[in-house]
Amino acid sequence: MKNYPPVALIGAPTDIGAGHRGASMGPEALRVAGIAHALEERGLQVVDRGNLVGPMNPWQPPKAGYRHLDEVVAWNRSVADAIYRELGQGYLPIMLGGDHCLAMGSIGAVARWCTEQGRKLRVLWLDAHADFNTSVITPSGNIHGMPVACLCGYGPRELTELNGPAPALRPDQIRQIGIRSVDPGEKKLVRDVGLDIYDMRYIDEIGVKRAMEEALEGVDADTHLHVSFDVDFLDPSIAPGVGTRVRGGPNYREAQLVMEMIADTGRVGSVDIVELNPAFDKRNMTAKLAVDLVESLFGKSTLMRE
Ligand code: 6HN
Ligand code: MN
Ligand code: MN
Ligand code: MN
Repeated sequence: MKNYPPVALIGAPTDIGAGHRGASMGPEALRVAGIAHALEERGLQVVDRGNLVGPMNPWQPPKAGYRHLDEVVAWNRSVADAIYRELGQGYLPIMLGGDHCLAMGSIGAVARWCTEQGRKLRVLWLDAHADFNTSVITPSGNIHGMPVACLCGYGPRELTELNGPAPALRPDQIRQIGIRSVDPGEKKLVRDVGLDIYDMRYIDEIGVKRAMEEALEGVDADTHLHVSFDVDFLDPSIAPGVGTRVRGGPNYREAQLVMEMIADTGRVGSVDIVELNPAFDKRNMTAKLAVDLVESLFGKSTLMRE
């Protein structure tokens, strides 16, 4: 068992950046699935800070390429403040989303904290999507399709400068894993910025083990690992509770191996669990699977290997 700091669970109950309603119910579904208890069973100390508050979802069409920009900014301010505060107090924050637009606030805060502490940051983005759209190339205007671009400085100032001067992240700090749905304009942009993407084709060809070894290369004792876990990363046959299902994702064992290999580094310093949508789920099965995988992220595996 690695020596982890105490965990702080922070609920961010909103679907403000998504194209379907319901991710706002994610935090409670994860609690009902027993996330706190599961982490305690791993030997971690856990405090649940409850839920952040923010504007309600006005469910409006996009304006100038953005849907709900002001509300997205407000929610991300509140997430960023909460995550930054937890890191400063020595906690390992786990944000319970909420849709993936909230990763701008959480990762922005983590990046600011790492810079101040002189620590290296590596972001593992587990997702079916690259989330690298801008207001010009987005097919939907939904800001949950834009957080990685915003973190890299491509986006409106109120989002790119949420945690100080943009960009919050350099593309070389990010590894994307599980990607299988990228929009046409987005494809060109991720290529232009040189984003390191372990897409499903690559994983099919070389396997999870080698892909993860590559994605984790260079992670050392000085590295803070942030895991941004979009539940639609998983194959929808095992994880139907998401708004944007894309077939052909990792199966149960492959997903476990991804988490177990991340756990082996012992460097996980912050986590997002996002895009869980109980309105699409069956008997909370996706929430339970997410909890199972987060246990593996903190070292639960079939046999003791340490
Ligand atoms: N997510 N690329 C699509 C869009 O509308 O920009 C889907 C984005 C999904 C975002 O799942 O976090
Ligand atoms: Mn996402
Ligand atoms: Mn996604
Ligand atoms: Mn496991």
